[in-house]
Amino acid sequence: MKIERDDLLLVIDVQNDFCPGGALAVADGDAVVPVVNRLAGRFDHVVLTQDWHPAGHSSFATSHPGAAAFSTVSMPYGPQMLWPDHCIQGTPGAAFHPQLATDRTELVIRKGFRAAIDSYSAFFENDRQTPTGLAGYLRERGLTRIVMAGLATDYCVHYSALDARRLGFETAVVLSGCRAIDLAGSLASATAAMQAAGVVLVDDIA
Ligand code: VGL
Ligand code: ZN
Repeated sequence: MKIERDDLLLVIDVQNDFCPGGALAVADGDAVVPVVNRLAGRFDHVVLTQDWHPAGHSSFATSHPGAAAFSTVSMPYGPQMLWPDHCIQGTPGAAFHPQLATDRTELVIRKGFRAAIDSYSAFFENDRQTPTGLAGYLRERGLTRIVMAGLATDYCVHYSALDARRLGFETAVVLSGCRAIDLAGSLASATAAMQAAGVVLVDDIA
């Protein structure tokens, strides 16, 4: 694909807690940083998302006595995977990776800041209906095509890509700029769901 002037690079959750040594480390997560930096230099529009939870967030296993991390509980909005405490507002783990080039970023969308609901997608919280405001921003700016990279392929990238398609945006995911958590086949099912939704999966952009 060729990058056009009105294309957006949407960089998902390239934060310390998702990188090696972090609280919810994704294997090789920091390997996305040089790829994202190279891409960011080629887009006229770059938006970042930042997972941004209050302490005691309802997606943390520690908020559910007796429940283990990586188990699933039922929440009013549907099933919710429980995670180790991560990306707590203002902590070093919630900060962007120190090598991530952020100077050309025009907007940072923080998500997951409401204690009672998690938010994987850059567009909607996990009820799939409470908007973050990103779609309105993109529409008002006339940006209709989105290229995504970041962490993690099978959670926040996956849900962001599905919602982008549902909202009518042309959507591509650059796989060399993503890494997965991959729990119980989640990468394979996320890949299939993205393809079925019309998300274009590319290895890199030449
Ligand atoms: C993410 C799990 C919990 C992600 C965020 O960025 O993919 N995954 N919070
Ligand atoms: Zn989170």
